[in-house]
Amino acid sequence: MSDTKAMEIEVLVVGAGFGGLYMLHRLRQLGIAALVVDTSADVGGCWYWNRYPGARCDVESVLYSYSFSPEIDASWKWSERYASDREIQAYLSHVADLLDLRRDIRFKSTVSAAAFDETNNYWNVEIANGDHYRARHVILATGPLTVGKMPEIEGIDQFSGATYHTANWPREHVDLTGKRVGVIGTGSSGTQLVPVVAKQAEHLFVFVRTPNYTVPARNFKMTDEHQKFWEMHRDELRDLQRAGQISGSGEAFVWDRLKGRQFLDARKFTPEERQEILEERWEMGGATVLHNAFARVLVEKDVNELVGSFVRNKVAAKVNDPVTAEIVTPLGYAFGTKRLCVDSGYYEAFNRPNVEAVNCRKAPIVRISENGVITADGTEYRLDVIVFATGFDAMTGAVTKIDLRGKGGRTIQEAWAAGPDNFLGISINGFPNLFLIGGPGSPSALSNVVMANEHHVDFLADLILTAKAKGKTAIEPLPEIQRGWVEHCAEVAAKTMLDQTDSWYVGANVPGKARVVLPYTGGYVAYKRRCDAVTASDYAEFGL
Ligand code: NA7
Repeated sequence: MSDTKAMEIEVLVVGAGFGGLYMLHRLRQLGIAALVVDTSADVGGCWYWNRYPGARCDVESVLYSYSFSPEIDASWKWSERYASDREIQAYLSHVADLLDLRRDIRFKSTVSAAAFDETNNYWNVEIANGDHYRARHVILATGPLTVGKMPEIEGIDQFSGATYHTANWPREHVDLTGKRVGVIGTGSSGTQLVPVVAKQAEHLFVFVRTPNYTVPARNFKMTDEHQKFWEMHRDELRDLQRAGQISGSGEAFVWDRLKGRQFLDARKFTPEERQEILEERWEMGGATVLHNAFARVLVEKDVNELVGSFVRNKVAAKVNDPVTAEIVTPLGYAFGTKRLCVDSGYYEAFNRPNVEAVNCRKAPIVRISENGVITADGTEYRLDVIVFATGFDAMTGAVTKIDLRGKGGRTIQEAWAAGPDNFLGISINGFPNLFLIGGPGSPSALSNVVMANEHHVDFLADLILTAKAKGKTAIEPLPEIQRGWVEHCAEVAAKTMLDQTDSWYVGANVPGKARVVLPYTGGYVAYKRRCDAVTASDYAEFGL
């Protein structure tokens, strides 16, 4: 660390997205001095960067929003059922103004290193621009899906055309008109981008390796009637959300039709009735509406296959060309074990004459040349532009990319070599006063992330306040408590089918990453109950 004098702050929050902004607000309310740093030039977190054509949240806007402030609710109206990237960023910008947060945010400030000073129980934090901070606590509100992942393809740097990654799309307009565009990746980002780019490009090649299960969003513009519906049911729906009964992907606006009919026991219905149930949900649109139709969909093979085959039949009906339909039909892995996508016209895009699906299961991409993409059968796809929709180093990438050193100079890479051990997805033994918002081992993307963030923030604010009141300057989970939590996470995950499929849920998309089911699979309700017990014990688990 250089000699520049460090700025002292009680809490340094990293990240100006949903988690970081609320953390700053909450700490201020408690009279705790806090500062936020962020790489970007404005608030938004992942929504500052994910600006690719078609980018949209897969959770309904009204439920992908803060619930802690009636003032925010009263001053904001969503324009669509599913908000676009731009609208979510505008929302967070509005929140930052309303709560006067910007004066305590330092933009263009990337944390490069942080080391724990054991003598004084402080973190010395280094910012890439040369700034230094000395903070009692560091809170990583760095988001589960923020570090884009490029694929390991030979010759990737040799391509002479333009390349873009969906997770880091340029802020200036990208004109794809008249271009031959290749899209690699068909997860949420790829399936959202394809129908939009299909309308711009002269020719679009979609390189499909593992087709995803995807359901229609059935997005719509919010009318006054929708707004009235939301205002009337807001409290009830948010209570249900907190109680873990809905997560919001597509449920708010169809809740009246779903009431009491979620997680049905598939065995109690005839095949015709089951088909009817799934058809009705398919028409409503949204991931969880379908996901939550039948109980134990991620646990019982038969139930899973029931829903999986339903989606596959839909694909066959939507895509005109049978060869193309086969390429884009998900097969060989269980429904929902890769995150379900929510699309607007993805399958229909393949019926356009300028869109071509390339079967990378049959002939994988082997190389990128100066001219384009080369597959194992020797075909060279000549391109002007390559879009990498190849995902993220999810849930841990934003933490491990910092040179993070805890007690005894132990690095985070050493601590997490066998998997991201921690307690509640919030705190890591050996790294006192360092906290995560929505870290691995928390429900994260398997719950409503905004609601989960609010929960983590409230929990952390209370933990920090309690430690302060008790005069305790170092907080970390006891080793046996952490061990117990990690074992519990593994135990509940083993009951699901998630580990049987390669996905970012298990870190399989990043070579060398320990294979662990990253989000907590025991459900938001059980997770929250455990957190409440920790609070009730006055944080005995943290040795307070
Ligand atoms: P995902 O869901 O991780 O998808 C990445 C896609 O990229 C997936 O289809 C991969 O295929 C594909 N991929 C990666 N490398 C290659 C190569 N070399 N060749 C062909 N295809 C490749 O990322 P997203 O950004 O779409 O979504 C992530 C989350 O963000 C999403 O779940 C939402 O929660 C929001 P594979 O499956 O590995 O065969």
